Amino acid sequence: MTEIRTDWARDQIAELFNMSFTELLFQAATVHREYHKPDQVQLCTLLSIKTGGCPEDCGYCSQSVEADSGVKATKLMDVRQILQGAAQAKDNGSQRFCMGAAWRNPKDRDMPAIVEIVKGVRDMGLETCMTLGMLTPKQADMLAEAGLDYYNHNIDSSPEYYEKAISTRKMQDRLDTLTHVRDSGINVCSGGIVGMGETREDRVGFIHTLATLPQHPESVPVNALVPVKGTVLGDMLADTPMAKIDDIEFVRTVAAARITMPLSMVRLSAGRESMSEAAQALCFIAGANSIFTGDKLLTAPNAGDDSDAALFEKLGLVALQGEEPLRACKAGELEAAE
Ligand code: SAM
Ligand code: DTB
Ligand code: SF4
Repeated sequence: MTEIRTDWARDQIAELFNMSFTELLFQAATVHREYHKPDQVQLCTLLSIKTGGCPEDCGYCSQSVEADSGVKATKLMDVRQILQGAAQAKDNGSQRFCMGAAWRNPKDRDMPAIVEIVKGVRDMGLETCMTLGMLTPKQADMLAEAGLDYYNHNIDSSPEYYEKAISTRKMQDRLDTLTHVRDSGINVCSGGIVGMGETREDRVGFIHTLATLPQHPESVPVNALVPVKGTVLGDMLADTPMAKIDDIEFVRTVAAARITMPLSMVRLSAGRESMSEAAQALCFIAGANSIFTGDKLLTAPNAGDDSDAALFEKLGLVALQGEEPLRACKAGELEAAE
């Protein structure tokens, strides 16, 4: 079994990116098979439970108050409406229900409603994931106590590029929240965005930051920037079409995530809607084994269940049922060479 390491040097990750594409894919596919069934893909569904009006200035996001994207700000959704969305996701075969709020951080007065939502979705037999911005240790503990399975908090890019995309917080703030989540016992979901105009060196730094966390995130979403008109990065990309991420470079990033974090679920996340079937197939070969299903991400469109069903049929992929390898491993059901 490939060793699980958190001592990756940046140069070693750069070497992965620099390999011939065929060799990189072979290595990634080999690691993938050691810990995962390569025909099984996890299905997750997103719901924006509080949209827009966010005080942060993330240059990619339609929900920032700084963006002129036309996204309307809403209040936190009613728990019954959220449970309806969860029921629909479950009917459509989703394993995990991921709820996102456009907050810099939840206020303590929001927590009772959030706890009620976590409990309600969990009682329906779905895995729960929330992404609510920065958390205090106490808030993380409250979510853990409510039974939250995963918390999503992306590091988004390299430490160097982070400052160019966001000015209202620091990468260290993100890392601190990840520590609070980990310490509370909630599983960590953390990844980022490729195609924001960053360099390959930034993509190396992005993977390096994740792969050298004290413990790898259980889930690693790799998003391709959805260029939204009225956002800083969406508009920049519209003006410089060459800046759009090359599919092969995107696949290389997925492969580097798979090789450096063998046990993690690597999610082919936002941006799938504008990817060809062939590019998505390459991502699955490179070790992606999770997707967001349904017609909508948080505010942007997603590929949709019909086109996903057709793609799965064509590629012979099936929905993952049951426990992820990392969690099975923790439970002592799978031996890993840690
Ligand atoms: N406000 C919380 C936060 O920032 O953690 C939660 C919601 S935020 C929308 C969740 C993640 O969505 C971001 O960290 C970013 O990685 C991703 N995201 C946002 N806008 C995106 C876009 N236009 N394209 C791709 N990914 C995007
Ligand atoms: C993640 O890494 N990607 C999801 C989820 N975590 C919260 C969000 C993608 C958002 C795409 C843009 C939008 O829908 O506004
Ligand atoms: Fe706010 Fe999250 Fe969007 Fe940043 S990514 S503007 S924190 S909702």
